[in-house]
Order: sequence, then C-alpha cells, then structure tokens
Amino acid sequence: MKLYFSPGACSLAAHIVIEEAGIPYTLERVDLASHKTEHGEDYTKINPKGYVPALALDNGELLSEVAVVLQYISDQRKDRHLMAEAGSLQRYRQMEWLSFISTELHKQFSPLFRPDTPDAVKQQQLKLLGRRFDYVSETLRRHPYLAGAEFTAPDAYLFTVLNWPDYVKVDMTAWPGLGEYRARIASRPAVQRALKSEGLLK
Ligand SMILES: N[C@@H](CCC(=O)N[C@@H](CS)C(=O)NCC(=O)O)C(=O)O
Repeated sequence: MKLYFSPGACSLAAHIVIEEAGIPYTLERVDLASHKTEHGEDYTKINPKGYVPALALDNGELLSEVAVVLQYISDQRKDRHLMAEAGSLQRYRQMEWLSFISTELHKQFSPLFRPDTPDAVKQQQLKLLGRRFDYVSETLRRHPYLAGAEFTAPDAYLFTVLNWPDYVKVDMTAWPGLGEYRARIASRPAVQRALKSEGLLK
C-alpha cells in the first residue's frame, strides 16, 4: 500500500498506524498548495478530494478519510489490536473517538491555520476547542490511552492533532495532562519512525 501524506498533517495518524501495524508500505509526499505529488503528478487526478491522507491499496483502489483509513490499516493486522473486533462495543467506542477527533478537534482546528480567518472566529474556535480539550483531558485522567490501558488507532489521531497547537500558537498550559499524553505517545518507536521520516524530528 502507498500512503499519500503531507508532513505533520492528519495523514501522520495513518503513517503512525501503518508503522504500529508493521505493514510494508511506501510513502508519497503531496504539496497541498500546488496539489502536486513529489513525483510531479497532479494529486487531484489520484484523489479528486485533493486532500490527504489517501491510501492506495494493492488492488488499485484508493481509500480516503482518516477515520476509515485508520480502521482499514488496523484491520489488516488484527494481532496488533489497533482496533477492537468489528461489531464489539469496544470497536464502537473507538469509532466514537475517531468521529469526535475528526469533527470536534481536527476540523475545529482548520480555521486557525487559515491566514484570512477573522480574529473573532479564531477566538470562538479556541473557546470551543478548550471545552473539547477539557473533555479529553478528563478521560485521560482515568486511563493512559483513549480506549483504556493500551494504545489504539484513535491515539495516533489524537496525538497528530495535539501537535497542531505548536503551529498555530495555542497555549496548552491549561491541560498539562494532554502534554504528558503527547510525550507518552511520542516516545513510542513506531511514532518516532513516522515523525522522523516526515522530517519532524532531528
Ligand atoms: N475529511 C478528511 C479531511 C482531511 C484533511 O482535512 N486534510 C488536510 C490536511 S490535515 C488537507 O489535506 N487539506 C488540504 C486541502 O483540503 O486541500 C479526512 O478526515 O481525511
């Protein structure tokens, strides 16, 4: 499989999960401004949505949407327990987290990255994100990872999103637990490999 990615973007979650799963893969970097791949192809011809991540499967199909890509990768290596068994309540809990991270965190960050977002809108987004961080922080007080005692795919997604405050200068000192969580995930060898290959670690 081949992962289309942009360094530090939400595609990092998929990159981490492929590394955690130990599946052979190749990477292709996408310039999100020009929509060109590192091999000079027009990315919109590969993924008409124009955004990353996209996962090219060995059978020629293309999968997109972080929450789905993470589940697909996890399901290829069930022995790694990156997602619980399909149909189990634990699986729905993990899907609940994937959906929450996608809609309540990831997409709420997006306006903060846009230079033309008015300050008042940025302030509203920060307020909303603050409430969501309160909730996540409270959950992580009860167990070290989102779904309990073990790292699973939603942690890769949350970790990826928790790196973004650094880029958009959001003060995270009100949530020290999230900083500890981020450091815990960052220390995983698979995460280190993904960060390094995206050029995010020296
Ligand atoms: N709904 C998509 C959103 C993906 C997304 O927001 N990707 C961003 C990077 S984090 C992107 O590629 N943005 C560039 C664009 O939309 O053209 C998903 O869940 O995968």
